[in-house]
Amino acid sequence: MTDKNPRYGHVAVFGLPNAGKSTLVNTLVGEKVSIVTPKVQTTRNRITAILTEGRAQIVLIDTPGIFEGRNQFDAQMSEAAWQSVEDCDYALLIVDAAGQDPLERHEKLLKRLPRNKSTRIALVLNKIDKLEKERVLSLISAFTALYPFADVFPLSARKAGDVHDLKKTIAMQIPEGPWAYDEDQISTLPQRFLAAEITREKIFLQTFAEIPYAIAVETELWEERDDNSLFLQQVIYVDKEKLKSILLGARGQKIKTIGQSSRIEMAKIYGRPVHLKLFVKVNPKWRDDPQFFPNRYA
Ligand SMILES: Nc1nc2c(ncn2[C@@H]2O[C@H](COP(=O)(O)OP(=O)(O)OP(=O)(O)O)[C@@H](O)[C@H]2O)c(=O)[nH]1
Ligand SMILES: [Mg+2]
Repeated sequence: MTDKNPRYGHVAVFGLPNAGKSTLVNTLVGEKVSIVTPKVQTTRNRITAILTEGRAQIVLIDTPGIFEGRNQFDAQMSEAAWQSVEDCDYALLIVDAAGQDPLERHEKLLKRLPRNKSTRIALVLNKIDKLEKERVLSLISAFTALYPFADVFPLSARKAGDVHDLKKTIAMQIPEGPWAYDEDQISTLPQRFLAAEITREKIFLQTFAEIPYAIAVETELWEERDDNSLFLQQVIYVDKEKLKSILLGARGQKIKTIGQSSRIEMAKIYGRPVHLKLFVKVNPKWRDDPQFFPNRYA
């Protein structure tokens, strides 16, 4: 093996909800591919992001947080994450090191990690900006005593300067092989899906209680206009009638604010003016619609 040959492989990013998986993927790629919020279960699908580092092209798979949910949809989210761990060349377990009782909270997950020699999993202790150095060191010894991690990276996923070593290591861990994507491509996901995710992020950030978990977003129309602007029409599905009026807000004010912030971010990402029309529809069964299945992509 020489460093002159191209490398290509898949790296799964997995862990408990809210650990900072999507933040890490975005920082590694240097662009916002996956949405991030302070709420748990933000990511619902496997999200692919492409990182081209030197001669290596790495397909990063951001995954939904692993948790014991109450319904089949929740179970599918966790299974999509485990599937990615099985299918990848190298996996990163992201742990919120600043969260409560990190070791106890990971007991079950650590037991389920594959223990064959061919699966290499690295431990990423995240959010160390909130911790004392001694605490970080004691967590490293506690976690590595329970599982033979291939590597350990204590870092803050929010800081680009912290992920340098991780990037270099990943690039060496994937096999030699030809690249599958252009150097400047950052995701394999359809634009319509990514645009729906932006609106879903704004709903997560601007609503409370059950609403973020009661909705799904679909981009119904994506139109490139002659004046270089984009015209997008999106539908927000809510699973209960009574939530529709909460989401709309008094005189439609809530949905207007959500639409505004989504449109502003889209215009920034796409580098052109965006017209965004949002509709709210009640569909108690949106979770049965294959377009929203957690394992739809990647
Ligand atoms: N202080 C601090 N906060 C972080 C760091 N990384 C992520 N966060 C915050 O942690 C929260 C969750 O981040 P996400 O990236 O959405 O976490 P996730 O693991 O993808 O969450 P799910 O998709 O819900 O499973 C957000 O508020 C982030 O800003 C970090 O290094 N330090
Ligand atoms: Mg996420």
